[in-house]
Amino acid sequence: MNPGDNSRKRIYSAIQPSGQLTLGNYLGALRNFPKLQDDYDCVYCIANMHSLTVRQDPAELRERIYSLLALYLACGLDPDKNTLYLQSHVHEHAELAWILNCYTYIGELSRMTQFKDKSSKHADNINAGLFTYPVLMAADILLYRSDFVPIGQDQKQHLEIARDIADRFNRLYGETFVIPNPLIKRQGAKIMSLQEPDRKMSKSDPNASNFVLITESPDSIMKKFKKAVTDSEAEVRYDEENKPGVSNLINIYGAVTEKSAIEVEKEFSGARYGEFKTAVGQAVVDALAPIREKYGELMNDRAYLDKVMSEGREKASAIAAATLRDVYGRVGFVL
Ligand code: ATP
Ligand code: LTN
Repeated sequence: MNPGDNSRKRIYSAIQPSGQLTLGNYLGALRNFPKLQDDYDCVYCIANMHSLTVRQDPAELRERIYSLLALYLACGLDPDKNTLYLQSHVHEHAELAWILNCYTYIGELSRMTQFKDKSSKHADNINAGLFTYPVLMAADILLYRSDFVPIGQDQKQHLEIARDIADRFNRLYGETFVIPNPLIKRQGAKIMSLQEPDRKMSKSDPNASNFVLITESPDSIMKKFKKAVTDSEAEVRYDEENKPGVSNLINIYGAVTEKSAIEVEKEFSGARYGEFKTAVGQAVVDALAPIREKYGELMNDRAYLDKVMSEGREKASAIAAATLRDVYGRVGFVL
């Protein structure tokens, strides 16, 4: 079956090239993408326009765009089966975002927790883009008439607003958009920081001990897990509230080895924390090693990455142009 075959349901997701990808991005999002490629029509975007809501160095941003594309491929996404493209290559995103802005209320945008978090983190740069971020994200999803959106837990609220905007538009103008559903895995959907396990692991965290990168060296990954924060008990037991550090490690080990928390507890019953942390580190190293190797090869082949990006642009543009035209017609623009 070809991508674009409309007998299959469509999957859509995006990741921002706002830093190097972490284990959180991998377990919460990326790892789930290749599993879908044989059964769905999948579209994956590099959300570079979203990343501009926080200041980016131009040379670094350009490099990270290639890096994210290489990671998509290194994780097993086949460019012949999926559409992999750069958001700014498809101008319809910005155009639909403008239209949807006119159907989104300031009140609902003010309730977004990501906006509140990022405003406090970047108090010197609370720009309008940061506020309307969810509208651009709604435009991304709705342009492709997406059925399912695989994301981590932190993006659930953004998906809900996308659904509300789509529904509001459909009621006014007739069935235009598909109402998207989130795909959130139970395990791995919220990986926490290794040193501050009450905060999510984030690629833009200034403290590198808090995260593990997908492309980090095995040595450095092991070091970070060995010094991960635990607690004063000596029991590998899942209890998010009282044992956030250990619970996070159980979550990570469970997600990587596809075991439930109960199975992990059993496996390490009676084990010391040191032993447990080494096992978690090793499991992560083993899972990431093949990706790191493939990634290195791909980053040395820019011509190939450019080719994949340009094919993605064509495929994505064809879908997006048709939706935008439909929307323009419905709101009363002369076509
Ligand atoms: P930033 O720190 O720049 O805000 P981020 O690390 O939160 O970035 P995004 O680009 O916003 O990453 O997210 C990409 C995908 O990874 C999303 O689906 C998001 O839900 C998921 N994700 C991000 N952080 C985590 C995490 N700690 N645990 C699980 N999933 C995550
Ligand atoms: N906001 C998302 C990235 C993103 C996205 C999307 C995710 C931009 N557009 C469309 C899913 C669907 C994030 O992960 N921070």
